Amino acid sequence: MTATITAFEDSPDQGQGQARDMRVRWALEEVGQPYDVRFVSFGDLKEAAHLALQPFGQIPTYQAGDLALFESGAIVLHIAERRRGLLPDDADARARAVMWIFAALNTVEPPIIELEQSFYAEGDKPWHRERVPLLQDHILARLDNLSCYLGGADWLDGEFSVGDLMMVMVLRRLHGTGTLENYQNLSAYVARGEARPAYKRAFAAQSAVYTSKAPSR
Ligand code: GTB
Repeated sequence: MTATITAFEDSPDQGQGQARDMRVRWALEEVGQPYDVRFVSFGDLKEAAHLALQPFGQIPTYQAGDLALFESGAIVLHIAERRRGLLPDDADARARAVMWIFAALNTVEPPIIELEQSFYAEGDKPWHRERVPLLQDHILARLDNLSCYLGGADWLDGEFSVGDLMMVMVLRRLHGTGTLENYQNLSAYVARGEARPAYKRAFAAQSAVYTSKAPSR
């Protein structure tokens, strides 16, 4: 059966790959799983029908048959487990791929989100300007470590995996901040992810919503 995911009907970035349905779309494209998209407004997110699917009133969600999931990490992992293409066969390598999903979501993404949100939540506070460099340092500390670990490798653990998919998506959040440009290997790593045919199909589908206002598939 065809899976249905949710996405913003009007994303703030107008389909430039920042909303988290992009992670799910990319995973689905990597494994060749067809999907439909149900578009929701910000109002819809807080309605009882959506809260029953996603208790925090957010996108993305994933529904296939009787299964309903939320949290982009859980959805992407589920997709990777069901079809070949995103997880290695070797059990230890699979465990490491899953570890990199958690590293992306639990270790690298939080300081990036904290800085982003500080502008909305605290931007008018007199102390915000002093706090920004501190928050930027937290991001740089993570990127320094990640850059050292990646070194000259193409991917984090041999072949491209779901761990790379999630890490690339998290690092993409830094586009436009000038931060990633300080790390030649991380910039190249993100570009390598974005060059994958499955990424390009997912990105085109997300941005097509805004260029043609047509359903994504
Ligand atoms: N932990 C959850 C997951 O990974 O699934 C977080 C989901 C989440 O943050 N969803 C956001 C949402 O629904 C959309 S992706 N927010 C509405 C709300 O909380 O009320 C975050 C996002 C959206 C758009 C941009 N952009 O346009 O630049 C960037 C990030």
